[in-house]
Amino acid sequence: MAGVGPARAIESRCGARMSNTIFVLNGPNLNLLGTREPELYGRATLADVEKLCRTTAQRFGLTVEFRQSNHEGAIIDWIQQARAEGAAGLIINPAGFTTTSIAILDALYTLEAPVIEVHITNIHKRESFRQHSYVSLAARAVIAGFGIEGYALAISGLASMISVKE
Ligand code: CA2
Repeated sequence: MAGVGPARAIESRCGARMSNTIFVLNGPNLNLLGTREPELYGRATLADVEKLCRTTAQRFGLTVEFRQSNHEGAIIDWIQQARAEGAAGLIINPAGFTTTSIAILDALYTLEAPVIEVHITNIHKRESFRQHSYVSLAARAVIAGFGIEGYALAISGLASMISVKE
């Protein structure tokens, strides 16, 4: 479905109306992006990631709720908010909660909208403890290793999943 304006609801493939908002959630320590370990995570800050997400989403007539927290419960509350508000999709970099949080997984399972998991680094090339993701069980797609560009790829992939064209 082409040309949806930012303030309008959009229709999913099955005809249900949903909001044109996508949630982009970031887990613990990602607030430090660009300030530590640039050799791993690059020099872009989380504010740069937010800007990238907004400009990418705009191309598809989507708006972004961009959030970061170091607290598992806050992330779960936002996932529930995304569900309650009929978000068109949810992109999550669960960071350190990726490998530990059954509670985040359970919250994601309640969403009908597509979930995309993003990692800045290629977690499969790193320590083995980073390579198992609970979140992946609820994700329609996983992007890892593209740096912050992975967020833009996630948004365009999500737009294609929900049939929103540029
Ligand atoms: O590659 C990713 O995006 C990760 O989700 C990042 C997490 C890590 O625990 C995952 O295994 C992979 C770490 C986020 C911490 O972010 C920082 C950024 C800059 C400096 C320090 C931490």
